[in-house]
Amino acid sequence: MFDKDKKIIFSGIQPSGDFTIANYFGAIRNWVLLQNDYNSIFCVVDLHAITVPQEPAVLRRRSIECAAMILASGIDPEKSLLFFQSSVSAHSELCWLLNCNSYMGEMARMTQYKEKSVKQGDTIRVGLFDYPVLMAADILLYNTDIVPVGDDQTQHVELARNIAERFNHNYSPTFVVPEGYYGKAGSRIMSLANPEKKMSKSDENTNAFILMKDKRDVIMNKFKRAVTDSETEVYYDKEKKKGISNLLEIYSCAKGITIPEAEAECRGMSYAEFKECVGTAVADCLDPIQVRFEALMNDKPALEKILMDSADAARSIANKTLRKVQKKIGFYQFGSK
Ligand code: AQP
Repeated sequence: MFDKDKKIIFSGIQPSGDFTIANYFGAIRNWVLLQNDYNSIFCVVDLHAITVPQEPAVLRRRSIECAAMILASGIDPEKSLLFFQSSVSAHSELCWLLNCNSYMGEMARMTQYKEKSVKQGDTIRVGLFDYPVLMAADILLYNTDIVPVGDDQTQHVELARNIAERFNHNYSPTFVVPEGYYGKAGSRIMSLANPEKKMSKSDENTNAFILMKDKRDVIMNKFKRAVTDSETEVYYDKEKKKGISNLLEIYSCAKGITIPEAEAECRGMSYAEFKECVGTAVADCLDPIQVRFEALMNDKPALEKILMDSADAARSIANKTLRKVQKKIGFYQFGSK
């Protein structure tokens, strides 16, 4: 299935909530474009999702829905692998080996850990602290050249590079040192309720995000409530007009146009007209994805087959890397002289 002359991309997404348009514009949509030019490996990272508490039945439902949503967005199982992270045990195993080659100091600098741990109070899981090492394992298992992610993951990709370089230096060249890839638009979509904060699927305020499976009336209502400012003019200024600039960015992503083009289309509108326009553009963009999503969810055996076949293929690549790493570290090799 893979072409040896093409570079490899890997990216993961957590089933920690239903996907938002930020996950779509910032990540999944780029994957769909990239799969034509790269050997592509995508993963529903359920091991990452349990770094914060999850209800087992909800996690199960979301995991399969997330996989269906990725396929509905245009990931083609003939071109790309798509599987659950927990189906390939090499992710957890390499994580441990990399843990023993990572430093507490570098981990403590991770801003996502600092932000997420605040919400956890006295019950911060060790896994939340270790999240970036597991992410490094995900990436490095597949000899990944490029990791397409949103802006929020820059620091984690940088850590994966450092871990790879250190391992290569301490033992001998083993890992490909990956590069981050950030889409031209949509790499940081902000919350509709607080444009100072990024849009997150696990936000407690459901008005803060648009879900990919939200129906048109819900979408229109959420945009109606979106926080803007006390001015009346629609224009792009990320410092002064965070709410309006975020809506312009969302509009440009949904329509597939640039921000200056979006600005030109919407200048002169009242805020109410502008919000309606953004809502319509987003609902139009999600409509066909929602139709495909329903069809995929109505044929579970076919959906599961895609995920199982992909996991088999991923396992064979990942296990090769894992064996190589075990050997370099000095684990006993049976039958060796
Ligand atoms: N606000 C965002 N704008 C653009 N891209 C985003 N991504 C996330 N938020 C934005 C990108 O979506 C991909 C999947 O992210 P993830 O599931 O691994 O976790 P995350 O980055 O922590 O995403 P969320 O939605 O904020 O999840 P929760 O609420 O569970 O923490 C990544 O490529 C990410 O960059």
